[in-house]
This record gives sequence, structure tokens and C-alpha cells, in this order.
Amino acid sequence: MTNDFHHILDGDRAQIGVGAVLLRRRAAGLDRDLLAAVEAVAGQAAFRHMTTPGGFQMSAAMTNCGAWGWVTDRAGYRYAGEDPLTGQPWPALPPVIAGLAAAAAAAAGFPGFRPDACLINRYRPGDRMALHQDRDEAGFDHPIVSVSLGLPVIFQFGGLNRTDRPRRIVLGHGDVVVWGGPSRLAFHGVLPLKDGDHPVLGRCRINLTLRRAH
Ligand code: MD3
Ligand code: FE
Repeated sequence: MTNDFHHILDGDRAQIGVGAVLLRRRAAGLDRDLLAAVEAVAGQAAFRHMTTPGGFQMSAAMTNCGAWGWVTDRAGYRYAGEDPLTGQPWPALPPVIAGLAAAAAAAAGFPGFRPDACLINRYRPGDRMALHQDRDEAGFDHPIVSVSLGLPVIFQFGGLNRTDRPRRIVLGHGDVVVWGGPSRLAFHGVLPLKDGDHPVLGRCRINLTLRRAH
């Protein structure tokens, strides 16, 4: 694979890696519905800055919806069925989010995707996410669907080894990416969010990642 792997599939789909399909602005028309769903989730399970196993605070604030939520604390990274802040189950996956994820996965060649976990990351200017792999799920056969809303960010898309030089892709408002096949275990991260004022989200970026955790 070359380092500028980026094939246009049709008007609004681009293959950005093996098994990775970018659906540019796919969620833009749903932005207000998605935001209302996120606000409803956050009313039950508040955004919080979780602690890494090493004792650092995550830069992005996070919450979850769906049967399983990704959490981190001094004990490690894992999926939990309850919000550790309240002891309550995570809010149900809103149908607008579940429907978007299933339709996007199908459009990318992964029919029948039924996510059971949705991590919601909220970035303010300066917030970032270091290069990592997503490997806390029980298996890696299902794709991950990511939905970006609000301010654009420079996303780093690496390879299967931490030392593979990552490519940079801007992820902006409404962009949906399906990460399946070998891309499912690629290293990835985001650079510090540049300040700006988005017409719908203000000085903020929200990212949803939909996964099959169990
Ligand atoms: C490529 N989130 O929550 S979204 C994460 O912008 C995470 O909040 C970033 O990485 C964010 O774990 C990146 C794009 C993304 C998400 C998951 C992936 C790319 C991925 C999993 C495998 C490969
Ligand atoms: Fe990730």
C-alpha cells in the first residue's frame, strides 16, 4: 500500500485504506438530531475526564451510550455495563445514532453492523488524542464507525505498527468513516484541536465511535 492511498469510489465515498471508507459529510444533514441525542445522553451520563492507567487525565471529555461503555481508570481500560459515576446502566443507544452507523457500515461494504457501544468524545481547543490502537473489544471482526461533528481536526491514520508513519486526514463536520478489515487495528490519533467557532457546535468537536464491544 502506498502512503497516499486515497481512491474515490463515487461522489461521496473515498477509500482511504484497506477496509477504511470515508463518507464525506454523510451525517451533516442529521447534525441537529445527533446533537440533541448527545445532549440527552449527557443529561443522564455526564461528560467527564477519565484517568488513564498511568494516572494522567484524558484530554477529551467522554461519555457513552449503548449496552457497553468504554472506561479507563487506574485499574485499566475496559468496557463497563454501568456508568461508574452513577452506578446506572449507560443510556440506550439513540435510534438516530444506531441507524446512521448501520447505514454507513452497509455503504462501506459491512452489512448487518449492530453496534453495542458508542463512545462520545468531546474536544475543546487544544484537546488531542495520542496515537493508539482500539483493542479493548472482545473481537476485531466488526468495523468501527466514527462520526465527526463541529470543528475540523487533523486525524492521524497510521499502520499496524506504532512506528509506521501516519498519514494526515482532516475530519470535519458530518464526516463518517468506517474502519474495517485490516484498518480496524491501525494506529490512529488526533492532533490538538485548533480554535474556531463552528456554526452549530461553537468552539467544540464531538466524535462518536460506534463499536461491537461484545
Ligand atoms: C481507526 N477517537 O475514541 S475517530 C477513539 O477523533 C478515537 O475522537 C478519535 O480514536 C476521535 O478511540 C478518532 C476515528 C477513528 C476511530 C476509531 C478507529 C479511527 C479509527 C479505530 C481503528 C482505526
Ligand atoms: Fe481510537
